[in-house]
Amino acid sequence: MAKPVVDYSVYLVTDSDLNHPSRTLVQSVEDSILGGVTLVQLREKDLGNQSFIELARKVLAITRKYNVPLLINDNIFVALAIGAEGAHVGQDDISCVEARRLLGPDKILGISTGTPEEAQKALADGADYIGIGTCFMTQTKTPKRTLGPIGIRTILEALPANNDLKTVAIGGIKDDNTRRVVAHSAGSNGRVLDGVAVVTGIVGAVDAKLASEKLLVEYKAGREEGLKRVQGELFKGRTQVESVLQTLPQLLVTLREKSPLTHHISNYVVMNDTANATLALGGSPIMAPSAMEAPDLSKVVSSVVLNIGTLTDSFVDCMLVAGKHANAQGKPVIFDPVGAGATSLRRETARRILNHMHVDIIKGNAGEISTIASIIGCDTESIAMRGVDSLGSGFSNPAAVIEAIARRENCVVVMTGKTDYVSDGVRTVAIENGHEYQGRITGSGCIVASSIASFAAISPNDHFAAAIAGVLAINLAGEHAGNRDDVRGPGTFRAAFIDEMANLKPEQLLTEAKINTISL
Ligand code: 3NM
Ligand code: MG
Repeated sequence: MAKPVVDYSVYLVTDSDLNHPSRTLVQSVEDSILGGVTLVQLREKDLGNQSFIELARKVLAITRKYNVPLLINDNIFVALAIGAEGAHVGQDDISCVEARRLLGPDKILGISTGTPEEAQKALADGADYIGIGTCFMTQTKTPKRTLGPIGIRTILEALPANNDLKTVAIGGIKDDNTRRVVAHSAGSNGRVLDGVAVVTGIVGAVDAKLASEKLLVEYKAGREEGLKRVQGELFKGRTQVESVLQTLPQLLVTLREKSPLTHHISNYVVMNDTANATLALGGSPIMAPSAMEAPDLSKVVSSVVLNIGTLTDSFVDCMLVAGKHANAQGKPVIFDPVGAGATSLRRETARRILNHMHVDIIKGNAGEISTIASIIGCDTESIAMRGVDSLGSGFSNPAAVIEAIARRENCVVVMTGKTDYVSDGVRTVAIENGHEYQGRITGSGCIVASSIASFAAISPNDHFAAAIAGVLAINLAGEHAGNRDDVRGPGTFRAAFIDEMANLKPEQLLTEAKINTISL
């Protein structure tokens, strides 16, 4: 019998302990196949061979009925005894080479991997597919660290682009995160996950059929988006920068008309200034750092700022909850990775934020952006090689760096400094407005994030325009304040800065802008 052609799209991995009490495990398997599960693995860690074989035969009767392949976890003996289509082994089980020798060439063989090296070894050792995990925290396993889509992407990129090895992600995969995991983990080498492997999300679901149906829809949508990303399709057909700049005055008019509410989970050094700046510009701030009210707030606010400047566990919890809810409600998320490179807590939190939600706009200074680049596996050294020198950002080519990050995360990236840069991965601008006093008060970067968030709130489909408007409005207010005769230093500047945000006239976003388009 030749090796069956396997569709890995939605891969059910069973666990009797997590099976919903309303039905048997065998019933869960049948329901899930009716919902669209394409492959089943029987995973029983506590059964002796005889009971394992008995259960496996029952499951096999179902999978055969629907022509879905069945793989046996860890136990090659059981796989061969019942004539299953193959087996899955872990890193601590029998070796892949030995498993292949026992199974023969025509059985499906998969192995769990968690690093690029393990993935490459699985390929060399003759696996048909790899399980890549652990993606997210799960009841089934308690890893020290999870990969998230960013970690999965690194593993996919360590594999050759075109060969027969298939890949599935595992760990904490549910219908509500599948699309993002699959789309976001798509590798620059063109690799997109061939499927998602799911335990609790199916066997623990009240309705295993419905859960499987949703998983299949979400997997397909994620795969389509992932392919579009790696083929560059997502980045086509964007409006020319010149036309975008013409829309900026109207954005400020709309902001003041609508006064959108922005949820700030921010740091307590800058909270008062960012709240006042938001008001002065015409928006409305709500400073609410509790995870308990974040779901309710997500329904009434129009954008969210996540600022990691003074981290505590409860700030982190709130950011993760607020971000996920904002994504679900289609409200833009603005991430300000304050001091992200300074400590492992900040770096790890930045990684968790980028793994657990879609961030619409990232804003940071050169150091913070450099940390983000390293977290997401963006090779700034090689980007810098293509570059020309620029003004004090520390990068030889800051525009190329933010463009690469924007493409990789499918978001808008803002890098602040003497010159500010904004990119959406296709279009990149340099903004020369601003005043040196902005660098001499605390929180002026955080104020830029708040301003961007207010603009993003009223421009939910054009975050590039919102980011430019957000930076420019604050820079113009900075110039107006810094040039005032009554401003004699940072203290008087701070008050005048807020005043000038309120005094800013929409047309000044056009008449006073010093913005250059950068072609890379
Ligand atoms: N292997 P759930 S995580 C069986 O990381 C298994 O290799 C993992 O369960 C790995 O879908 C895992 O309930 C359990 O989160 C996944
Ligand atoms: Mg600047």
